Amino acid sequence: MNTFWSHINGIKLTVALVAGVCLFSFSISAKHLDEFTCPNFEIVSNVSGNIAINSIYNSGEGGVFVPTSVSWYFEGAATILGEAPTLVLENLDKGTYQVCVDYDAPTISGEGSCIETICSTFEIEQDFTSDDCDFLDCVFPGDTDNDFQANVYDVLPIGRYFGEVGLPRTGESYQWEGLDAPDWGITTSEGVDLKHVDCNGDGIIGMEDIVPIMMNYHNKNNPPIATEFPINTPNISISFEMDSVNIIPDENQYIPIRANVYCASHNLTLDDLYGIAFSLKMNFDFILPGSVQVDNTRSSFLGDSDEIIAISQRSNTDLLDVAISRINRTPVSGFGRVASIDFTIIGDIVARSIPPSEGHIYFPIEFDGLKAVNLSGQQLDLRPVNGSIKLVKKTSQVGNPKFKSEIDIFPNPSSGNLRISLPDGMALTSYSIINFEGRPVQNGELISQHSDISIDNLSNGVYFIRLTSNDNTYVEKIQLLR
Ligand SMILES: [Ca+2]
Ligand SMILES: [Ca+2]
Repeated sequence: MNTFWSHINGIKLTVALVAGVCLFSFSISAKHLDEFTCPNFEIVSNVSGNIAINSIYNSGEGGVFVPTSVSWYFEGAATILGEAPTLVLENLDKGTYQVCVDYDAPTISGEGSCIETICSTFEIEQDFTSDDCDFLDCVFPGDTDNDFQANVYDVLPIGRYFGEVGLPRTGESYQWEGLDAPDWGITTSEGVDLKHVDCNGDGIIGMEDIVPIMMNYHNKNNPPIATEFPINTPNISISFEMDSVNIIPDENQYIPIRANVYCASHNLTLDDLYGIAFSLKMNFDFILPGSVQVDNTRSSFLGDSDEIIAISQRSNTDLLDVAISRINRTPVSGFGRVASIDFTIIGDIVARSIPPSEGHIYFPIEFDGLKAVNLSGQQLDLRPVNGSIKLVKKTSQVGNPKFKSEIDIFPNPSSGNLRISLPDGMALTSYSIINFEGRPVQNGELISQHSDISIDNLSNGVYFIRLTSNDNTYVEKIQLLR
């Protein structure tokens, strides 16, 4: 069995490394309903070795319930699942194995139980021991540091080992699954074989190895930022190019903002910086979707564009992740700008969030995770200094309040339908619905002053609707909630 996964007769076999040994777990997926022969029952969520979610939908009686017991058998030896059950199998020989899963679930009307057993076989095609196990060291494409997540911190090893060559892996999958790959015999300073850093498996560590990271990007657990630092720790700071901007309500304003990330200073320099990765926390509700750009090529402290690899990725509702690493084995020392963050603020959305009693609001950008390394991968101390810009509400006589305030979009939150009412005399308009990553997910025309549009094919969440008429644009945040 050279692949990590095996689907056989509805039982999905997973092999993973847990605490240094191979762990087998099993799950039954809902797409194999024909395997489950109890009348009128349908499995709606996975039942797996780590069983916490065993709900079964009774399609005949209309309800969801939880099996009273689930047990599973491996080669005839019964193992009853406990609260956090796992079955650890070591030193498996080649051969064919059988796995069975039993259910005992009450019907929702209380008329007896549905008792069912599903069996499956799988094959191990090679000797498989805990000492010499290909599965122990499977490559998950994009996870260069082998922590089972692909994220911004996985860019740093690519920069540090850029240009190294080794054995390619067979197949061209970038799927997020454990792939068998031959060891290169060279490890990072953290002890990870370089085959993990070769994300795309072509046998060379290069620019393309970023692609699987982006494809398999995970919301991550950021390393905590220290609060105590040694004396003379240089800063990494956010600084906005303006201290404040004026927001004029109903003016349909789109305001470009630039914040710079600076590393160290003339008085307190940083030595031997090679790569840096960080997360910035900010309020994306105020930001025009798709407008965020990270510029790390413009006379950056870390080097010109041909000397670095870099990614930026929005990883959560309020986080922007950035990684920049050099690639030529030569670190930099001194101080300077690491990156610029450019984005556009939607004036009207800001204006509505400013309390009348205050007249202004602060828009902060804060560090949420940070890792700076030298060429050997050792972490360098940097003291994060957050920044903010003041958004001040100004009144104005100018503007086009008709276009603004008389557009009505309701209900909001919506359960799948929206009515958009335009003021009398307003030209017909096209609309676009944009997800929080800035991608348009639905477009159309508004054919009357009161148009009903269905957004029922979208999943629950926050979106922006953008109405365009002549040269005017109107953006409103909407929520889909069923
Ligand atoms: Ca990782
Ligand atoms: Ca590669």
